[in-house]
Formats: sequence, structure tokens, C-alpha cells
Amino acid sequence: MIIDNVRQYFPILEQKVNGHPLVYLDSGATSQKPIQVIEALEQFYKEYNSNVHRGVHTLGNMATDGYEGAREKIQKFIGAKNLEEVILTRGNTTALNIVATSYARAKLRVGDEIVITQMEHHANLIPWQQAAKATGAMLKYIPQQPDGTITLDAIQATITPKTKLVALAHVSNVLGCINPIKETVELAHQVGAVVVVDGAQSVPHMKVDVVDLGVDFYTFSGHKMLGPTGIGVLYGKKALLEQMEPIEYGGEMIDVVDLYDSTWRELPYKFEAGTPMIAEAIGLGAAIDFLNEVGMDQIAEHDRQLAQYAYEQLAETPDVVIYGPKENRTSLITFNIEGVHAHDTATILDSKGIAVRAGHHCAQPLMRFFGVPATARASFYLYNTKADVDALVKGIIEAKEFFSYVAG
Ligand code: C6P
Repeated sequence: MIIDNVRQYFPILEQKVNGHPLVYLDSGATSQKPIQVIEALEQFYKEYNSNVHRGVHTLGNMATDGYEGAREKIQKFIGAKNLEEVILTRGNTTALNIVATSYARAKLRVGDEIVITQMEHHANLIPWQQAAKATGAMLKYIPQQPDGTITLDAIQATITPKTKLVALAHVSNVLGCINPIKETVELAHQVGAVVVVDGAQSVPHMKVDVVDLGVDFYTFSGHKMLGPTGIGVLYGKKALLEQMEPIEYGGEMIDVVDLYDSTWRELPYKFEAGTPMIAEAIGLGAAIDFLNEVGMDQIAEHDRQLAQYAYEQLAETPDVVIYGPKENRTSLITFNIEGVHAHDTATILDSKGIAVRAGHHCAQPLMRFFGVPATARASFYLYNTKADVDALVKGIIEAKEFFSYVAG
């Protein structure tokens, strides 16, 4: 499928918002869904809605095939060696919490160090703070460049023999920078530390191969990659997942239940207690089919080019401050208009049908690093065009003029 033709599959993009054609620039928060995903959900509920792994009836088997089929699609999509290494979760946040609760709390001791960055989303920060408090381990931040990014030298200097775990985003949801995961993994493994990568903003926008990267754990959400909300993925190396205890108990995850003790099922089921997200997994499977049809290489190049184009356009717009690096970025651009609060910028843009996110983007420590309470962020995906970026720039210029008039 040619990327220029994909917009026709996204019915939501055809509407007007506040009297203007919708320009959706908030895919970093959640992506829109193609008709193929919407129809997969509809088909499940209309034709074979049933619980999984339980019965012998036809609909139950169809639902199980759909759910397990989605797991296989995910496994291939991220290049995982084993199907058991793909745990289906409620979302990226849940996946990170499983690692922090089950792995980190069992393994960390007083004197151990968890290396993280100040650009992390709260979902990849607070679970480690809590694990550190519970175990006596220490959090250590990789020092940042003035543009918020981290260098390989800084990563190398922060990792020491005391490091037991390194947690970082593959792509920052504020800076848009691509972190050097493969090199970080090599450094961490030299001292015997495991690496947890938050892939929420990378998996939708580039080809990710967990084996090639060498990561120990990798997490992401379905809703940012054309899939439904309520479904995410925890990839973990089998040898590590096998050592870990479940964090939720109940149906589906058990082997034998006795009055005073129970045993767990094999991977991946011991981490999937209760009725799972069946429709959501099937929807994510349909989203992966769509992404594969377009091709991740084509998507990666498109999103990189749009982010670059947006950077160049905004850099030439007076009174606009851009956060994050000029190069090595993808899919989003974070900015402020000088003297205008990000929420006001977003409100003016919304009045023109342009949807951007404003706020701290669940990255308060990074806002503090830049000394701002909030920023605006435009994020792009395969259905966005250069015309969308042009509309954004025009909207920003008009917002700036409006506020200079009000202030004047
Ligand atoms: N970022 C954003 O607008 P969940 O909410 O579980 O799907 O994903 C959390 C998450 C974790 N890490 C990163 C890098 C993320 O970008 C996100 C979600 C959205 O930036 C919503 S806050």
C-alpha cells in the first residue's frame, strides 16, 4: 500500500472540527484507527464474541484463535524468538509495572543502582521510584545535554558495576529523539544489568527487532499503533520471565489450585490473570496487518520526514521555541510560543480544527529541566501530510498574532 493513499481508510479524518477540516496532530497520545481495525472489532462482537481458552464450543474456539493469532502477529512484528515471550497486558503502563513489581522488587538490593533518564514518561519513572523505595536500591539519572538528549558517553559514565537495571525510552514522547538502545544494551550487559525499554513511541513509527536490539524487556501500547485502547505488550526474554512471579492471581493463570497453595501455568499465561482483552488483541492484530501492508520502512521514513519538515518550518517561525534535538528525531515536535501558555496555544489551534497536545506530557521532570510548566506538542503518523504541518505553522502564526494583540 502506498502511504499517500492511506488517509481514505481513516473515517474520522473526514470530518470538520469547529468548522474546519480536522488536522489531527495528536497521534503521540493516541493514533486514529483504520476501518480495517474498526471492522475487526465489530466482526468479533457481531459474529464470534466469546471467552477464550475455556470451552469446546465453536465461538469459543474462534475467539481463542483470534486472540492467540494476535499474539503470533505481535511476535513476528517485533522479532521475538518465542511466542511465550509476548505477554498481552492492558497497556504499556501495565507492562512496565509488571517488570518493576515482579522483576525489580525481587532482584534489587540495598546498594544496587537503577539507571534511568530525566526524559522518561511517568509510566517509566514512578514504577522504578517505587521499586527503589521498596528495595533500598538507588535511582541514578543519566546527565542530559542542553537539548534534553543523552549521549553514549553520558550513558557509559552512569552505568557502573553497581547498575542492576537500566530503564529508558526508545523514543521520548516530548523530545522525539531516538535513544541508542543497542549500544546501551551492550554497556549494561557488560556489568550484568538488564535493560527495560519503553517502546510506546517507537514501535508505531519504526521497525523494532527485540532480538537485534538485545533488550531484556520491551513494552508498548496498541492504541498508539492504530489498534484499540486497553491492549499492550510486555516482551521479555524467556529466561527472565520464567524466574518472575505473577503480580495478579485468579483464573486463567493457574495450573493446580489447592486449599492452601496453588501453582501457575506456563508462560505467557501466568501473567495473564482473568478474562483477557480479547477484542482489543484481535483489533491490535488487524492494526499490525495494516502496518505491515504499508510497510514499517515506508512509515518510518514518512514520519521522520514530517518531523524534520515541521522542525525546519517552526525553526523559521519567529518567537517559537523548539524542545529536543534538530537531528535524529522522529514523529513529533514539541514547542512553545514565547509569552503564550501552551494551553492557550492549543486552544487557539483547536478553534481552527488543529488537534495538538498541551501540558507536561506526563514528563514533569523534563518540564522542570527546561524550566517550563508546559509545552505544546504536534505528533505525526502515516496519515499526516506536509499540508497538515503547513496548517499548524499558519495556526501558530495566527495564535501569536492574536496574543500579541491581546497583550498589546
Ligand atoms: N504517552 C502521550 O501523549 P499508556 O498510557 O500506558 O498507553 O502509555 C504510557 C506511555 C509510556 N511511555 C511513553 C514514552 C509514552 O509516550 C506513553 C504515553 C501519551 O505522550 C499519553 S500520556
